[in-house]
Amino acid sequence: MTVQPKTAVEPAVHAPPAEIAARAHADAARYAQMHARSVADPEGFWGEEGRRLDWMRPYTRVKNTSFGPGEVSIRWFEDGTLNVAANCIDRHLKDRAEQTAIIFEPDSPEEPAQHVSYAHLHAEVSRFANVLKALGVAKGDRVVIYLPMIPAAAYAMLACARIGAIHSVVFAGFSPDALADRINDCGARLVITADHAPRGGRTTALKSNCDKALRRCSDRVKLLMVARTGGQVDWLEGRDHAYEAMAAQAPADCPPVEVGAEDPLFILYTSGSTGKPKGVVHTSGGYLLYAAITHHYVFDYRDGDVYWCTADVGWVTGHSYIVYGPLANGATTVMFEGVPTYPDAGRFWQVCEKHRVTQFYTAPTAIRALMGKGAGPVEACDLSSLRILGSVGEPINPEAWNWYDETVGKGRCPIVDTWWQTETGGILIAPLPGATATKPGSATLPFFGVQPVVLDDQGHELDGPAEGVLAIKDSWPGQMRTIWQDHERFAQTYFEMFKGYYFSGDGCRRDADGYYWITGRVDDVINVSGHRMGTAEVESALVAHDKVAEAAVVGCPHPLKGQGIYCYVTLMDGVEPSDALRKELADWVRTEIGPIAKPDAIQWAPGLPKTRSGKIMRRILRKIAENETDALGDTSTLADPAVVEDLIANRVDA
Ligand code: 6R9
Repeated sequence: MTVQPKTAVEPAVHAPPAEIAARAHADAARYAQMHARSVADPEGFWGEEGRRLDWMRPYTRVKNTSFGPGEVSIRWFEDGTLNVAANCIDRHLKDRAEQTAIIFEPDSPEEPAQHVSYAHLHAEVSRFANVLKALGVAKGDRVVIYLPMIPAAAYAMLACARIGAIHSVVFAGFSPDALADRINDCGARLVITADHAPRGGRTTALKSNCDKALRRCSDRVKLLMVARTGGQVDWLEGRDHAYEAMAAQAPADCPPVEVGAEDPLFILYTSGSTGKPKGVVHTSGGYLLYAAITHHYVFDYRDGDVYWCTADVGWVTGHSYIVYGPLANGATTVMFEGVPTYPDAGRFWQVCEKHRVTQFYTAPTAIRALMGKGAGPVEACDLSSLRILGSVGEPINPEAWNWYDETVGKGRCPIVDTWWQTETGGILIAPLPGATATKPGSATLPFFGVQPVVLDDQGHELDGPAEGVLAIKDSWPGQMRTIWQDHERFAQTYFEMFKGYYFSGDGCRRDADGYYWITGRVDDVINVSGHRMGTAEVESALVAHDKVAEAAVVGCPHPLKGQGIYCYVTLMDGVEPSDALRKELADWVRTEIGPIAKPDAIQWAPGLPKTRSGKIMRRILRKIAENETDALGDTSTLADPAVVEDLIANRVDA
């Protein structure tokens, strides 16, 4: 979806409000000076900033990175050692033992919120770590976490970090098959789940999903279940373990294990343009530092603030900006189990009012959905505590930006539109609230240490105002280090196409002020409500159905989701198309991958547009899905032009 105006008309510029600029961690001059230094002298800059963390053995070497030629290798603070959980918890106990670390807001507003202090967090995480040890989990082992948005999800992540185990959180909305693939790919020895997950007034049977997934995994994989609802579950003696029973026996003290800065902290699976999801590997030192420093500056976090990021811990945003960044900074972070519209469209604003939230960070898809409900639910709440509003996950269209600014922020709260990716570990391009004038729809300027470039198709850097693909010139500490057990694919995916750069997969425009405007993916990844989906994943789910011969999937514009999933399906000979079959296929994909992958449109395609060499011409399929059929471009290489006419005539609306 292109949300930027293609005309020369520039949108309004919003200067940082004076009262914010006066108190913020950085004003315009300081941002410029720090950014210049971070780029000119990364060793010096990051060498100093690295002291934000507590190191067990201080590093002497700061940066050792190469994007090629030769081996792609990224190492930061490589001879330092630390423990991530100790940085997020123990070191705060001296000054903030009684301060709230996590505010848990349950799905139902009827259920009371919980305030977890740093002292309590320390006890819970230590106990959890001891339970993991009792189950045989040791340093370097992989643990899959498949939990709802409850404090136990944070405890489990930090417990892994405490003992040096590597966690891989799988979004609780993923199907048993998707879960099994991830357990198998990372070779997990344990999966942590809950009985049921309440969300939006309904519940998902997480334990039962795990039971199904584990049928496809080695019998050595154990299961640890946390009770959330107390609902009925099946139990496999020997394999399944109840958390509460084990925790009751576990000591509330567990010394943090010393790990190397470059030891993996977690693996998080994300969609690429080809093949199965990639296990993105983040390590301990650089990642934590980068999450902490970006949280500090981009959200202008200060003592006494109540910070709320509405993401799920199953996504990278939840890792960096619910758990690791905020807790490394000794912050108070809100964990919300529910959805924006349950029990009604005022829920986000009610929670902001109830907990006196100061920073609120959400996704454009949620803003658009709530905008559709009008100003009423917002005005019904006292939002005077809000200071900063954030956006992440996809380009934010100026209409949604302006509504967020005026209706939610009352024009007082800077909007930080943060561009980044699972791969980048933390925010790369975003305004700083007291420093950067904003323009609706632009992620604005790079964070410290980040050097974005706009490249043409040949990989030449473009100067000044330009449009092309977005790449990054040099490493930053939060960058992913590899794809789990596939360093070759890592090098190929991100460093092969444009030599010497990290290739983001996004297109972008840079304006005359040097501001970046992300225009969306340039590869076969679509962004549905801020969730990344590889078209290849949906295609392989479709062709796994016995009535489907062939399928091609593209993104299409969608008013709420940003992009929707548009599928062209060729049926097996003799199978009759029908609306019932459409529904069957949509439900099939939903069960194969998860609800977020459910197709928005299915078009029956007697044939797909192919080149004479048999390649599907996706460009044409995209245009038809976008209803831009008079701009199909060059069709001279089509093997059979009649196929395209048929597809245009039978296009469906998403
Ligand atoms: C953090 C996260 C990454 C992709 C990314 C881009 C899109 C994220 C954006 C944005 C425009 C923003 N994206 N933030 N596009 N403006 N502020 O979302 O990670 O799930 O890996 O998705 O999301 O296309 O490449 P991830």
